[in-house]
Amino acid sequence: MTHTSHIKLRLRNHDAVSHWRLTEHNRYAIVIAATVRESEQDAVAAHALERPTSTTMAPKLNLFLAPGACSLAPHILLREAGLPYTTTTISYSTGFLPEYLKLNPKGKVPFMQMDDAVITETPAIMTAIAQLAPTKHFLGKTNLETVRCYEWMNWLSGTLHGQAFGGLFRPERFVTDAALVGAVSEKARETIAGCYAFIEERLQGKTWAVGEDFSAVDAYLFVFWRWGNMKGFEMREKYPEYTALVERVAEREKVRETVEEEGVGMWGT
Ligand SMILES: N[C@@H](CCC(=O)N[C@@H](CS)C(=O)NCC(=O)O)C(=O)O
Repeated sequence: MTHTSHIKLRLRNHDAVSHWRLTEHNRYAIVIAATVRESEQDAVAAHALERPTSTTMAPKLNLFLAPGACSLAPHILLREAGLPYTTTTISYSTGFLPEYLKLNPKGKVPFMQMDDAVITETPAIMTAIAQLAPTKHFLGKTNLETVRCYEWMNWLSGTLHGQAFGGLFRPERFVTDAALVGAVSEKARETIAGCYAFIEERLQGKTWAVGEDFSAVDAYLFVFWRWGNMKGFEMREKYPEYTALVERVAEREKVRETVEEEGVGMWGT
């Protein structure tokens, strides 16, 4: 379509169509007016949708992590995003220093400083990173895929991490009677195995957890597979689909670099 006929078509779609019988000169003026109006509208719409990206206004990011902890998932995402960032390692031996508690009174990793904002909770941190790298689609490509990512992340954070692994790593927090601590750990192992069976079933026939590409959920699943392997859950033998997904994650260059940077083994052993 020539430029003129394209403009004529656009003009016909405008309210100026009734003026189409005017002289050539007037018609030209109307075409210009209609075209300018459209581009103004486009500019307003684009401005409303604008978000800072990795190339424009990248904020200063610092991730507080513990090697191999759940903070590994947002750490992987940061590296995958190609965003400039720094990390602060909180060692298990020195614990949560008062200066860190001031920033994150929850006393847990991960948390991330994004300019002046402090963001806690793994799914929220991964959302912040995904928003800064929109072309990477870390939360899926469609609205439904984004919903699925949150469905996964909420469950992984609340049920598998908080409830199941919480009971295994910190059973004393679940009961006041010290004599029951062993029973809590035992029950936690059962709950974790149930969660792994659920993940295994959900991953049947899938390359990635959500949609057709790597997402924040795959990085998060990677963390819990490592923990299971570390705690003797026979991950390779019992959960082949989950293991295949984790192997795909482990093959990614940025994942290898992140694991190396944290100084932990790829497989949690
Ligand atoms: N709900 C938090 C949980 C964070 C969490 O429990 N992190 C662990 C490391 S994986 C931690 O800092 N534990 C220290 C503690 O519980 O005292 C999230 O999803 O980020």
